[in-house]
Amino acid sequence: MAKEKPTLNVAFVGHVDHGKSTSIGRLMFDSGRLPQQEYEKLKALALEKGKAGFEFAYVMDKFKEERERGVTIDLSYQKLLTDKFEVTIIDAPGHRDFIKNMITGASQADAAFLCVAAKEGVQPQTKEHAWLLKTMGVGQVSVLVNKMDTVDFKEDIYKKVKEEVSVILNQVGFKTDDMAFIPASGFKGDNIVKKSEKMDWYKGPTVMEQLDKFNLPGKPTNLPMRMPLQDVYDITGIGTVPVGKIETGVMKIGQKVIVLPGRSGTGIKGEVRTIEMHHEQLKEAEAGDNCGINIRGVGKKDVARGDVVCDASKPATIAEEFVAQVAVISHPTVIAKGYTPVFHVHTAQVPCQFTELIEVNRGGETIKNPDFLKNGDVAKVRIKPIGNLVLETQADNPHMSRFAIRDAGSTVAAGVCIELTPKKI
Ligand SMILES: Nc1nc2c(ncn2[C@@H]2O[C@H](COP(=O)(O)OP(=O)(O)OP(=O)(O)O)[C@@H](O)[C@H]2O)c(=O)[nH]1
Ligand SMILES: [Mg+2]
Repeated sequence: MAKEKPTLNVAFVGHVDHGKSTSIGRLMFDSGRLPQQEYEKLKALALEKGKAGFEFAYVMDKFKEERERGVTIDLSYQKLLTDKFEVTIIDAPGHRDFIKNMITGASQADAAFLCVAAKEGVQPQTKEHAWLLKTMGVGQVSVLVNKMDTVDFKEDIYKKVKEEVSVILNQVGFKTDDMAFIPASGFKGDNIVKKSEKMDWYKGPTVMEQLDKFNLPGKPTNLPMRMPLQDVYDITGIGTVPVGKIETGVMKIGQKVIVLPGRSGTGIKGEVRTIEMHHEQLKEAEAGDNCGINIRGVGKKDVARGDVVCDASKPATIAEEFVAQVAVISHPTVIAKGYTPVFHVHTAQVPCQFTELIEVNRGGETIKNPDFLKNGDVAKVRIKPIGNLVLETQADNPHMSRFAIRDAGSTVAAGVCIELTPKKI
């Protein structure tokens, strides 16, 4: 049996109508995943619904409302085999009313294509989605300069759009020097799977080729060891066994650790005595491993779910306060200063207060010190934990910087810590 290829999750994001679904439909068709007969059926259906030209988008947009309105509402997925990967393509909606679905899509992605129509260039959701990709930790991005047929495949227009999008991506924190900007026409099929004959000035990869240029997300073993605890057991013959998934770094027997914040709030020091995974004793375990451990010096009453086992020589921080980028997904009204919902960070749940609304990006415009935040806003805010919260900045350790904000049983917002004032312990 052929060896299975590793899975890579790739999202298509960008402003409404810029051609995400169409480009994916074309990708499926030109790579042979969508049979001619199916395509003919979709074309007839699109015509019948008065939506001629949406036949490729219909590959992804399957709901009645999506097909009648010609917009993507919910996420949809397609599998595609490339030379290196089994790719799961995630089609995200561009319309701002469905931003919640886009955020979910981004949270599942290892890489993304930011789709920008050549004629329109950067639009509000181009900016917002760039922010969200960064916030949700999607490290690898490529830009699809789509609808090149509407600008006669002109290189100068491509260059202008490339420049414009680069500015946005740089602002958000992406490096664009080595980024692929692919001039394409999803509708006509240029540079999706087949190299375009109308843009011989372009020497870079097609969308299909770019898929194989993305990297599988590596295990973050080079970062300091962090193991957020899911639970703590008392096992006869062994003693206290905290369990959890190692998020970053490598844990070794004999390693000096500190469990933060611990019930004392100031950390409990110890030394790793045993590491067990799938009933097997190990000498070391690394990022991605789920294990149970025993720590000399740490008893059942000392630690609990939400605490983090850290390398004692490079401990994490407990936040006195922090600045975060948050995307407001779904709040019944608006968020104002003083709002104190529960933050879910790794395995911890800690109430935190919004103490300052620093700025908001609304419809592509930046507003300083807004009075409130509403759904669809991407904002920079200052937060004060009510209690001890182990948190790190995105720059120090992205895996320990992300959080979801929940209130009354639903996810209100998602975000990432970008600056932090540590608590003195
Ligand atoms: N001329 C031309 N039209 C295109 C191209 N790509 C998409 N379109 C058209 O643009 C319209 C919107 O395409 P979609 O694929 O639905 O756009 P989308 O980005 O998925 O839109 P949402 O999911 O609603 O955000 C349709 O009429 C497509 O036929 C292209 O490369 N050239
Ligand atoms: Mg779509």
